[in-house]
Amino acid sequence: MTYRLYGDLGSGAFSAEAALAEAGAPYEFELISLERGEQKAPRFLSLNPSGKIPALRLPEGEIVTESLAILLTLADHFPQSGLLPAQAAPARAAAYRWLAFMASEIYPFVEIADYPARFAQEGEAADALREVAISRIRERLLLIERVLAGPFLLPGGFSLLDIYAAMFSRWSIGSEWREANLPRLTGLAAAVSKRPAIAPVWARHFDRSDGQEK
Ligand SMILES: N[C@@H](CCC(=O)N[C@@H](CS)C(=O)NCC(=O)O)C(=O)O
Repeated sequence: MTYRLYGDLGSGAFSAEAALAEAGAPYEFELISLERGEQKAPRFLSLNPSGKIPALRLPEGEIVTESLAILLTLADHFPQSGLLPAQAAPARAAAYRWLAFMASEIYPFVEIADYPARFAQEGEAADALREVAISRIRERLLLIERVLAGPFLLPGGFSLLDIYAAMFSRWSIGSEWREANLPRLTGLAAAVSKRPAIAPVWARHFDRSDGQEK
């Protein structure tokens, strides 16, 4: 009864893999290389017609796509793992709020920052659009920075939110800007990266020998 995660290193697959690891779930990781464009190859499109990673095959065979849907599914499958506060608790609503915020208000701008020529003419227009997308991502991460009062986003402690926020803090915005402007989120990411179950996952995805950030 094994989960199969399709993704690339340093990508949105980090969030799914960190949740699997934190839950102690048995899983296999299948590399879908963004550099080689494998997310648009027919084999992967048959799993996710939108041509994006991550995708998760459940032990029962169902394919789940969309990082937020994957995270919520794993929290459902492993209710004792502490990935989310108890069902119907006020903290659960807060968790949904910020998970939805990141999925809908931040993640779409990552596509614009990564592939601006999908949205504007290649060259100056695409470059300018990319800069705007990066500004919007920064502005929205600052909102999270401002509500972050403790080591983790929820007062009750670690949850899926921290995995998701740590991931977004690593993308697009530049490490210098992050360190200067997001000290609390930088601390949260460090705490996530040191969790015993997540540490090896974090190292594979983000401690890259070429020092490159997405
Ligand atoms: N809404 C999707 C977005 C996924 C997404 O944009 N993934 C990126 C990698 S982080 C991707 O596959 N990019 C390749 C592409 O857009 O061609 C989700 O939450 O899973």
